[in-house]
Amino acid sequence: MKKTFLFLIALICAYHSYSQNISQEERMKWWRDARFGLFIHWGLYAIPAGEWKGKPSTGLGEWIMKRSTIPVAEYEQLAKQFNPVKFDAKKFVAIAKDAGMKYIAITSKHHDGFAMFKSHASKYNVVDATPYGKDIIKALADECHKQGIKICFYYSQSRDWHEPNGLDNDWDFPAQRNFQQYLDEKVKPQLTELLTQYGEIGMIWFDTPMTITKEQAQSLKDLVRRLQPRCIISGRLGGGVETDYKSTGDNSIPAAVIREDWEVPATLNNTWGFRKDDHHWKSPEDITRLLFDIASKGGNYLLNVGPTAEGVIPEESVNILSQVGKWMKINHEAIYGTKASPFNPEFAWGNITTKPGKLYLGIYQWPQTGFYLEGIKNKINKVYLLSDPSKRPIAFKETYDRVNDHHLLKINLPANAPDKVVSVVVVEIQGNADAEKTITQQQDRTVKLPGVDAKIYKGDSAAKLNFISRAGGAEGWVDPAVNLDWQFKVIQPGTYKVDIITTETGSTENPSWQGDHVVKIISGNQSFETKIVPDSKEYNQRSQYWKKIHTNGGTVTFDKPGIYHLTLAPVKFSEGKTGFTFREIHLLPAY
Ligand code: JFZ
Repeated sequence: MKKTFLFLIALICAYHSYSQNISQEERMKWWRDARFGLFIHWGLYAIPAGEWKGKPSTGLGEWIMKRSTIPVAEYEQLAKQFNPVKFDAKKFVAIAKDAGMKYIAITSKHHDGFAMFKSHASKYNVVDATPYGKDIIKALADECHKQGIKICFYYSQSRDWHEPNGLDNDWDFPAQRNFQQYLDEKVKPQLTELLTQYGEIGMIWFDTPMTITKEQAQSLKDLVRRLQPRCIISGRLGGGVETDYKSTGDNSIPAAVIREDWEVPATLNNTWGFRKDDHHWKSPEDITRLLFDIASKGGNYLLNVGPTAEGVIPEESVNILSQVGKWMKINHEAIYGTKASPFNPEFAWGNITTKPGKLYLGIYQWPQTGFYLEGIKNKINKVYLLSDPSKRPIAFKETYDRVNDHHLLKINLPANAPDKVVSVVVVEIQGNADAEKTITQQQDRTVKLPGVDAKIYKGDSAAKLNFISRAGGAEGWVDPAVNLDWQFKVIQPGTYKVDIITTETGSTENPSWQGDHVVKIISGNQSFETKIVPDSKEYNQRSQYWKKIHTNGGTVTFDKPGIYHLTLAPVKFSEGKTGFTFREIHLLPAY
């Protein structure tokens, strides 16, 4: 009798937690609407700030313990100096809000193992081990809740250089380790603290999974789901376990729209954690364009600041963010709650975001002659500038070419750009954005064929390539049997140069590129082989660390308007791990 009773209770509990299951749609709603967040990398590493015993450390500020091979016993001493008296949570949140950001993700524990919150699982934390003695995570979380901004926690689940059983400290702990024990004794208790003592958490930002197994990663996911079913789990949990969205490589922006949830973590200079010698600041103009570009490709922008040991966000960072904020104050409607462009490739002039009934054209390069948008099928009601409070209508003309089944919108833009960074033109449409599905030749006669838009196959079956990492180039394409094929519409017949664009990849400090692959280009009865050589290099404004490499791949001719195919078929790849970092093909008028 008693057993049956307990069983019933268990059943009711199980049902109760099951019914609490919230849908993916619900969980992701705020994040999808937000589009723009602040990343904060802050910890003990802000004290050495990129220099150890008079010598600059290589690479990222927060990696100094590993890069300068600092023993735990020595690095730990930094805690005794950590006293960020100038830290003001109100200021941090104000800086984020002023930039137009909707969420903050702060390092609660980075790879060095030091917790920026009061922890019972490890004394190595800001309250127990520093003269400062106050819970920084709590101060920031409270302030975020007060000001209506989502608070999120970065947590390094695998790497922990402070623990004998954590991963990756081979200078203090070269011997075997019991990673499971570290997960049980530090990670799970600390995640539990983070998810139970700081109110509602927007997401846990896991990172660098290394060798974490499927079961281990799943147990962390289960823990987060059980404690806070609404909490989002970032893309870097590991073990092949599905998370709530994909993270691209740091500072890596895909070449075209990705029609799933994704986020790019990015820096304002070259480091995440503060380095006193890093003055490689990106311009506010670059950041604003990247923000628009990322939104137009369907992604979120998580942009980093690295506060100093005193608790101050560097002035340069604050200036850049406030410039972006000025643009956001006028143009936020074109960012928040928008969806990706209905067209996959980038445009030379900028890109597009959408909402039901609206297209937002973000123009980075104001056209000198007429402005044309190809392939929009919706009826258009009105066109105006987002910066114009009176929404004065701008003249436009829609035409439809029956023979080619092609829509063309011409907009008579004013002579001068209303904003020298990104001018937003609102196109009011009937219904949801509806674009011609086939890739279509642009008015300037170019045809853009991005890798992410190709049919990918191997023999008779569909194959997959990863285009979401690094600078939008294929990651790990080492199988020459994988082919890409595009279908596209030619409006203006003629002869076109085949511009094959690959990308540099690898580390941000030391980009790498591999060429000498032989590929075949096939279009109808035209077919020729070409070797991937670096004919020219181009700075990529949308992915600053990795240049685009152009290869002149011969010419193809289209005799009349119509639908054509082009196939990219590798013949032989050169030796090496990098593989064919293919990004896209552009067909450019030859004459
Ligand atoms: C990781 C950390 O090691 C780094 O310190 C920082 O916190 C950053 C946000 O994340 O570094 C990575 C992780 C993944 C990639 C690159 C750097 N990646 O997938 O390209």
